[in-house]
Amino acid sequence: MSSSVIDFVATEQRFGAHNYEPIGVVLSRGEGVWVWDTEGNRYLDCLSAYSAVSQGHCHPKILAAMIEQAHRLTLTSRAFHNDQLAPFYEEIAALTGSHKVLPMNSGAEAVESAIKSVRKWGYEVKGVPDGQAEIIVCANNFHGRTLGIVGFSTDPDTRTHFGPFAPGFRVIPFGDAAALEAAITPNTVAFLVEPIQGEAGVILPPAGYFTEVRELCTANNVMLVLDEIQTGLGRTGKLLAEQHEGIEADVTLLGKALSGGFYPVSAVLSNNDVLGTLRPGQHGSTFGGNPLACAVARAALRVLTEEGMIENAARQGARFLEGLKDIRANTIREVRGRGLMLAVELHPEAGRARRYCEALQGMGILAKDTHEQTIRIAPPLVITSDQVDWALERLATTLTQDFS
Ligand code: IF1
Repeated sequence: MSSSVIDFVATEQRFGAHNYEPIGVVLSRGEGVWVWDTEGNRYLDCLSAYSAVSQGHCHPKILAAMIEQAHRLTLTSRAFHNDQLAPFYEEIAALTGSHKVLPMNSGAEAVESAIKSVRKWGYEVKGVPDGQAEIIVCANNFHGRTLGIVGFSTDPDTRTHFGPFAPGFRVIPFGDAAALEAAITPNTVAFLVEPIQGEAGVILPPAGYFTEVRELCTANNVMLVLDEIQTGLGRTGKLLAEQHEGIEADVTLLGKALSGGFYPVSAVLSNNDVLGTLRPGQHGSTFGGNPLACAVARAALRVLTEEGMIENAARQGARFLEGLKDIRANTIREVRGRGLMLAVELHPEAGRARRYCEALQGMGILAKDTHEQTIRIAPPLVITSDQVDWALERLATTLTQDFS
């Protein structure tokens, strides 16, 4: 690495908590699908900040909205109304078909807020005895890093030595409707699940799974909470991943691309009385629903829909998936995904996926490994066919090498 890159990295290592192991690149500029490092090298971003930059880096219209609002009013607290929250509510409710919105900041805050809300609904509407609410989650879930959330993680790295944890969660296998049915008790208030498990390595559900899940939740008066923080907002080729399954969640969680990567914005959406249980003083957040967040989110949603990004994700995702499946390489165990939420799983004997990501960096592609053997491929939804083909050429070259 050149001296300036080492300086940045050395300084990060000297002062920063070592809770990440970044690929050895120091980025300084982004535009659309491209990012540049401090040396001027250009890379195609195949991570999109874990699907937060779906609209492409530094989208000019979201930037303009942020600058215009920042000149006027950034934060008022919810002690007062502001002129951006109501339009944000109207626009996101119309787009997603939701009745109620709870604006928060990070994805984990949206998840925690949903857990609080469905528990409250369980006690005050469903009639579950106080303190006995149960929420069912899936093995290999990823819903964030707060203490409440890692308490029901099954990943040792995420939860070891962070205890003690809150009770009230049951873990079942992802994709197994019979396991869900068996886990439901009279005290079950919700089933919290990702439509596609992202961190687990882009694990798709079996065909018909969510249809059964929807029926089971309806029949047992259990709220279906879909965490679409990563799968939502066009990533899988539809506005919401649930649309591939032909179902509707009771509660939908959004984050990441809700701001196009400009600002932490998340939201809990519900089309029934779950959010209606929250009364003044029972939940809140200093920054939740602030004017700057709402202005940025309104612009992020507008460009997502008006610039055909969702349809493009479906079109380019199909092209990308087909191209990955055409790669003949002994290193590849499986290629999978939906829309532009893709993954290449390597055979264990091929060596660690991180090594291939480092080789891809040398080819001008930034990608991230997950769980040792899987390379995630999730470029911004504005990617063109030519850029997909450009990426496929370099992926084929890299994946046909052996870094075991
Ligand atoms: C990290 C993973 C992805 C998420 C889903 C909630 C959240 C996330 C489905 C919480 C966040 C991020 C967190 C970031 C890396 C990244 C990630 F690898 F951790 F799991 F995307 F797959 N639900 N995912 O994916 O949202 O609070 O972060 O805004 O923690 O390293 P957040």
